[in-house]
Amino acid sequence: RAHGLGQCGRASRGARGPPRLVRPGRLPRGPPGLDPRRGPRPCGAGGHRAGEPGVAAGDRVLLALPDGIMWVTTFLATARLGAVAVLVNPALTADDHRFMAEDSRTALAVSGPDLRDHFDRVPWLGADQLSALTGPPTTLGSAAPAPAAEPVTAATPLYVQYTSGTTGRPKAVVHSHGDVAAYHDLVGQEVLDIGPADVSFSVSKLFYAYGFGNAFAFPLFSGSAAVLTADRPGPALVDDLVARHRVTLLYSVPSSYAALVDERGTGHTACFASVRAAVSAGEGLPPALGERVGELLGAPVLEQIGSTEAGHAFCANTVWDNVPGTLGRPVPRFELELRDGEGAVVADGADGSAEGELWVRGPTVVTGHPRDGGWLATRDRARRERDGTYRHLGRVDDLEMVGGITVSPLEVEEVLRQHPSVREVAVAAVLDERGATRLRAYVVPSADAGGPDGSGNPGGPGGSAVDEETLTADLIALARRRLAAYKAPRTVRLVDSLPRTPTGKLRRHVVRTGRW
Ligand code: 3SK
Repeated sequence: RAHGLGQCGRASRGARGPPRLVRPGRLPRGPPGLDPRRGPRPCGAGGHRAGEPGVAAGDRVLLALPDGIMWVTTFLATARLGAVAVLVNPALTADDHRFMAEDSRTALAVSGPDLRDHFDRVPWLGADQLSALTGPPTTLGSAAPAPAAEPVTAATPLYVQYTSGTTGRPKAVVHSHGDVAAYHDLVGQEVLDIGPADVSFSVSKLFYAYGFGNAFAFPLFSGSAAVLTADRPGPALVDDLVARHRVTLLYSVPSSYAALVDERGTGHTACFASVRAAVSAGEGLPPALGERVGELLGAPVLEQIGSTEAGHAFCANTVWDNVPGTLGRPVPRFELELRDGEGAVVADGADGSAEGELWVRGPTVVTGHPRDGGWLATRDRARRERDGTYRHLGRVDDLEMVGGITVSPLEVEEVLRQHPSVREVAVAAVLDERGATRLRAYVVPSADAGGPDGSGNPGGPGGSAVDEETLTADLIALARRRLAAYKAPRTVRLVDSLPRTPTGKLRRHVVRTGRW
């Protein structure tokens, strides 16, 4: 089930030379032909004229495929045609897919046969505009000769991603051909020193900004390998793929790293011997977790922050300069500012540090309006230390109000996470039976907190594995010892999982509802 892009790359390198790079205006000849069920289309977003067959430059081609060589081939074919790939999560609902197909004016939707019915109610997508890919990738190689590559520039739109966001309807962000080369040059090379001998594995999938850079842009432009899997990478699969393919660069998110150390302990196990650096993004990495991950992998853990609008990371620790507990320094050619609620730049304090909302400007940043002057408000709060490194302080809208007082749930979570029975925790203000706001902690118990079935899963087959009453009392006592009384949660609920975006960010608005 795991397709190594690099395996294909290595196999073809002997026969046809090194994999070619998709550079603006220099698209490689002939990604294997893809039959897009050519036929007339009533309308498209790009240069396609009604009644003419095929995909034309500027058309939107929606990809709802699992990670694998089909995804890569379809993306490259779309790029070669000068069309724009709309990258979507195949696991979304029919409603989500329909929204994205309509919003992007999709001219052709490419998915597995299981998703056909998700698109057949989009008014202008007939059978000819739905390409249900089946069969192994090798069947693609024998198709018709590839048409000449459409000339493009660095500014030609290449792909669209939807911000998963932590609230509201997703928003389309369009990136260009030049951006993909920039991810490799500025992050792949300047941050990770990626080269042809590397093997990348990203827990984040290709349709997300983080996964797209990690497992597509960096390997493609550096001529190195990527391990791709259609499956959900839980700890056992991560172990297995890393060991089997001798992964050198592991990219993941804090909740996945927490599951990995929880199940594997912290001793450096042999299956991670090939890893030379581990990258963490998506949300803040608690320092204690970062340390445990570093011990388990025997490699530096490089925290970074990026966004769909920025395309990839804009502030990062590098293989040469890693300051654990921080987001590192701005990626080359990106500028960062800390601003207050009115948008004014915050000056350094007496100790040389400054705190505020993080704004970013840089070569791949997509902003909403020209009046922003290329600056993007990230909605993340950060502190710049005297030495120029940045620390993540949570999201701008992370704060909870309890009895009229503002509380940072992150501060409370950091304390509760120190309890050995806590794998993950989220704190939110909820209304009690008298209508007063009180803090509640939602806790995913760790594996060693498990009871009869050892799963740590309170609803698991072994029944109630953790004594909720004891853990509640312990956690409240711990919070009272370490924090002001009003910051201690009043109640604790054990849960199987926390609501997260697929890139691992906590959905705080869902936590606040208490239902997921
Ligand atoms: O979510 C992030 O912090 C991130 C990091 C690197 C690249 C892309 C993203 C979205």
